[in-house]
Amino acid sequence: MADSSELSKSMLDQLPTESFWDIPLYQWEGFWYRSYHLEATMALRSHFSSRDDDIILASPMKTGTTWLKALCFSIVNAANPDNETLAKTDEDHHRDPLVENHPAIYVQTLEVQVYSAKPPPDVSSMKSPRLFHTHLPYKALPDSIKTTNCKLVYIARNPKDTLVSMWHFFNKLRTPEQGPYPFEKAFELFINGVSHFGPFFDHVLQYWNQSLKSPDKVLFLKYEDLKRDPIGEVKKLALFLGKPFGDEKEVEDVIWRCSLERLKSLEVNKNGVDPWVGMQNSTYFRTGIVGDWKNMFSDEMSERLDQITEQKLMGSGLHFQI
Ligand code: PAP
Repeated sequence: MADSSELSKSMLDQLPTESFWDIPLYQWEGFWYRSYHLEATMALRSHFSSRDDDIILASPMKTGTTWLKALCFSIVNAANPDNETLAKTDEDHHRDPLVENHPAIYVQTLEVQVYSAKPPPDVSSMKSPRLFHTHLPYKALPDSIKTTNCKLVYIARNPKDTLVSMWHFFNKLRTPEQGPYPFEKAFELFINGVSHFGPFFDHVLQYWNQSLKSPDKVLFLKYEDLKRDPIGEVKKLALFLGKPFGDEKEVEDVIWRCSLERLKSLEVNKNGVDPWVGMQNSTYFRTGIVGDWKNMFSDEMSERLDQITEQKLMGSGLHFQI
């Protein structure tokens, strides 16, 4: 398909399609998309021009996007001495921008929020460093993201918890009459690679390989590592972004500001809705438990996905804590 900001109906009709949660997904260059995400992807590829000092966050869905957005936004702003809007203590936490808005307002997803606008927005006037996020597979990124010195931070998560998180999220879009989508069906779709921006393993491996090839450009993080060692991982992240922390207290502040417990308890995330599709902010904050999959998977499912994971990641050097 040609790079074009216009995705015509006839172009869409030529793409393979699958039903995911009763939602039509279209396969373009090996990955699955909603039609409007694909349309925005075309606009992004035609119009976005990356700068050397851009920071682009990337993730499949439900692997820690919101956490990474909050962390990077806080790191970049905390390291700016001119910025007085960030809280230093619990008492003045109302001055932290995360209190006012969901992290997705500050770090917008290129093919979901930014380039879904028509006409495409002019982001060239945004102050550096610009922070964006994308769910796109590495292959589908605009060339300028690959060729400039901008930094890419990717977050992955073990496939079992990713699927369970996805299942809870998409069930929120269903009516009480529809009830939850059968988990067995969701499992079959996922292991066959069918999910928004999937196949999951291809997505993860493209960025993993890129991070091995260009470690100064692509930082590969894992949700489980961030949970296990937040101080070590957040310090590593800040260093990669060129914003190392001054002292231990600063790291702890950022970790606290971005913690699930705190974000979940903020008024804006309890009762706010996103301005794009009207989704409740609360749907982005659930349990964040590593191993929550055990509540949904049968032994047989678990074994099947273990085998697939082993096969897909074989020889890559990538492992997930499950
Ligand atoms: P997205 O890709 O659609 O933006 P994303 O933020 O990756 O979604 O996924 C939400 C998951 O991250 C939820 O996981 P769970 O369903 O297993 O609970 C959510 O709880 C978790 N999450 C959101 N914010 C945080 C955070 N600050 N710290 C840890 N986990 C978080």
